[in-house]
Amino acid sequence: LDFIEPVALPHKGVVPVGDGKVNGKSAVDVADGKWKDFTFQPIRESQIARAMARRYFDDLDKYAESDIVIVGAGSCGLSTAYTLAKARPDLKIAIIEASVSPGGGAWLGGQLFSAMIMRKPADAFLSEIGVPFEEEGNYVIVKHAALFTSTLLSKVLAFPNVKLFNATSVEDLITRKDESAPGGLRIAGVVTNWTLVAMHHDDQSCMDPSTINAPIIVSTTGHDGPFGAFSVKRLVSMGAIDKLGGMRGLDMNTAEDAIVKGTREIVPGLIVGGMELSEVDGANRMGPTFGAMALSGVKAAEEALAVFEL
Ligand code: AHZ
Repeated sequence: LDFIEPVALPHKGVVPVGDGKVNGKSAVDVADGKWKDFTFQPIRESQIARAMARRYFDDLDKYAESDIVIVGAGSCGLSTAYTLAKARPDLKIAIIEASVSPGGGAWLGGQLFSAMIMRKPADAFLSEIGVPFEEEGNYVIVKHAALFTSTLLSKVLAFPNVKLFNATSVEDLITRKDESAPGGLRIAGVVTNWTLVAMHHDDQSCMDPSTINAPIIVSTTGHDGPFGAFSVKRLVSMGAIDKLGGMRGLDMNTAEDAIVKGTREIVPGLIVGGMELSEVDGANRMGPTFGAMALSGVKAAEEALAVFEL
């Protein structure tokens, strides 16, 4: 994590939380002990509608041209976003997550158990984001996977240069002919749609998607499943890579090293990390140990930053 330079973030207009006060009053002072007379400030319903809609449409406008798009907000995608946003507050980073709830498979430690295990040296990432852990020899334990995911998510969302579009699916990749690129093709953005719309393409007539242009896409959509491995499967069907290796059986020792070391730009413009990569490389799965997802995220961020530094 040495390459991450600490940066002062301009949290303009964001009220710091944690002092237990609202407008200088503590929660107890808000009602001054007179709950009988308590009332909220008045509102007209359209104010709420406009406050939400204006911001969302401003974001759609702003992030239609992004610097980096991260596809999938699981443990790998969120680790990528954190590392990138901290290192480069000047870059516009859009995260597209198909589910309403970001976090992917990292809300539980495995088989619906609570604790999350990370093998060393991934404890460095936990220290970086301030998640407490217990040490047990070669690995560390976070008391609940949700503590890792909620902490990471809260930090990612607090960066002013990150926008999470959840309930939104990447339906396709934008491509460009590029004679200088190996294979003559470059990925130049993503095609998006509301997830509920994307799920109904078979029974509703043409519901066209929208788009985001970006020079770098980081795809972390997890291993194959109803949603997973989306970008790499599309690379095969568009002929950009010949075939997928297919995720292999579980071997914690080989799997985690392979995923971290293999995180790279698969075709120009598309970096693949996390378990999506196991489908490209024919790597083993690691099951309930999450260090590789965090460090693959760090490596994916480093690969993306290298492109911007060219
Ligand atoms: O909803 C998906 C999840 O949150 C999201 N996603 C998938 N396809 C998408 C698409 N557009 C937008 N087309 C999409 N979002 O991607 C996220 C993937 O998160 P994940 O937790 O499944 O993947 P990860 O690689 O970050 O972590 C995988 C952790 C492991 S290892 C493992 C094993 O070895 O068995 N199993 C898991 C879950």
